[in-house]
Amino acid sequence: MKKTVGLSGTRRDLLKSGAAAIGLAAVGLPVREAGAASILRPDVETASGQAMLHIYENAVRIMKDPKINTPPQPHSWTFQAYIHALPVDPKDPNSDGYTNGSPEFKQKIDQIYGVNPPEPVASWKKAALACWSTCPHGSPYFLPWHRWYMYYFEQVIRRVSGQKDFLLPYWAYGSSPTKSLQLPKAFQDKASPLYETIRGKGFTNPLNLTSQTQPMNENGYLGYPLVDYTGTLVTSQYYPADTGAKLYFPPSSGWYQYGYTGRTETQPHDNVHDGVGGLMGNVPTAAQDPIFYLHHCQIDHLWASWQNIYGYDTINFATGTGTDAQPTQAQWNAQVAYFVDGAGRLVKVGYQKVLDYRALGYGYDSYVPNPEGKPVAEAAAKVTLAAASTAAGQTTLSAKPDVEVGSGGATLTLTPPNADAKALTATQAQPKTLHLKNLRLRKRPPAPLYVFLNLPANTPAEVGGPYYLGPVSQFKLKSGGGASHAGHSGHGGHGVESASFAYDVETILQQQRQKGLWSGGPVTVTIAPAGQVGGAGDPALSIGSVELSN
Ligand SMILES: [Cu+2]
Repeated sequence: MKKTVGLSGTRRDLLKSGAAAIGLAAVGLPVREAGAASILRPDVETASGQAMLHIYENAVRIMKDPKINTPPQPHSWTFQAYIHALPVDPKDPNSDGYTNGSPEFKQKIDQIYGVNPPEPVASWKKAALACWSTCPHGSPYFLPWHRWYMYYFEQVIRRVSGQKDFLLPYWAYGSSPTKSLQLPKAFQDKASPLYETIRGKGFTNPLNLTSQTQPMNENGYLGYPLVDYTGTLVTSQYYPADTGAKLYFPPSSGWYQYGYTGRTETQPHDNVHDGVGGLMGNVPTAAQDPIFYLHHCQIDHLWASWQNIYGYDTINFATGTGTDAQPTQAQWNAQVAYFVDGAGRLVKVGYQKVLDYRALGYGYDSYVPNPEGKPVAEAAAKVTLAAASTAAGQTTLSAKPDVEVGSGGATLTLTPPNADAKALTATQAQPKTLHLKNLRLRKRPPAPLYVFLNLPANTPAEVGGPYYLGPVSQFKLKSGGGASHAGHSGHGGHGVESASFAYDVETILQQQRQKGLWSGGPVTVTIAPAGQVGGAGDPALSIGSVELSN
């Protein structure tokens, strides 16, 4: 396991300490002149980050020119965004997306490019058929796919801008409770091509998260407890094998709360999508917002940081039979993905070569260290998706079926069997987990919804406060309800029909008891936006069952 970063600022250094050290030939890598500019992707708030942002801004303006978007040429904004997902209605944050390869998908592409177009349109169409709507979410391939996506997107920006030294800047949210929580200025400037009208509401005050009514386009903030990434960096396991470790993110479902990839996809990744909101808050429409690429550059930056701590090739693949949560190395090696390069050519890639970002010819201006200085306990045994999400061995203490939640919030009371006891003792059944089972999204609410326990009436719901349990992550959920059936991974550009969330309630109930905020007995569950819990609002969530288990 390599402990050192071994990467300084130039291509020449990289060849000495990076690519050469891992035995790769320089041939085929994006070689720069010796002594050329930095190859380190910068924090957007630094001077070099601002310089890169300026190049990006000009490139996006060119890429959005209707002349190259009708029909979309490979280096157009539309084409690049549709690689992530082809939306049914590009401007509707509740839009569904087309599944790559489906009859509807092919029909839509026929509409866009024509049935038998002449060259060069035929080549664009062929590329679109291969690479549009291919983003994997809730998937073991989430990180490598998005790393390639940013890699080729960066090449497209280089080609469009004519700036061969362009490096994608990253949005460094999550690094501190006060820093980088607002959209970088240029993204809020109506005159800039980086501006997107369809964005959501942020928090008004980053240090008192009781009001999420400030538009992100008018200096609204992401909530730090929602984007804090420290819990991802303390696990040495890429895949969810560390079920014995404590839960870092109560608001996770199934395997997402374990292993590096699941944790980082949940928080900060999904929460940033929900936090920016609007087009960004929905898988099929997200990549049309120019902030998407700085967001995913930060996700890649964090993965690179994790790799610097634990090694570039240390993935705990399944031995024997792989699962949806933990594939075998052979399954990983068999994956292929399609993108277009800077010259607009269709490229086919695998995931073997994407693990070591240094071999791809880039790095970052700084890396995040392990916040605890040591990894959490090594894996016990591999878990399956089913075992993790059904929480084997738990007994349901109290349940409420068919709960409807409006955008204004809802409160319900769960009464465990020992509710009449003044205070539950250690020998009695202690609620350990709150489940929101078979949760479906009717319509995306104006602001995200969060779960609170025992929130008193007339007390504002505060994210990160003593009653706060976690967010209802909605990014990967498809809106519009639909028939109830088991959730599945959001492959190929659209969200899942339903999901089940499990939250660790043991710790918060203990803390509430110590502070005298709860003394045992019934537990109230409030699912609401931050702030004063008000009227019902429009239908937002439909939950098959809300349950407390021990
Ligand atoms: Cu994303």
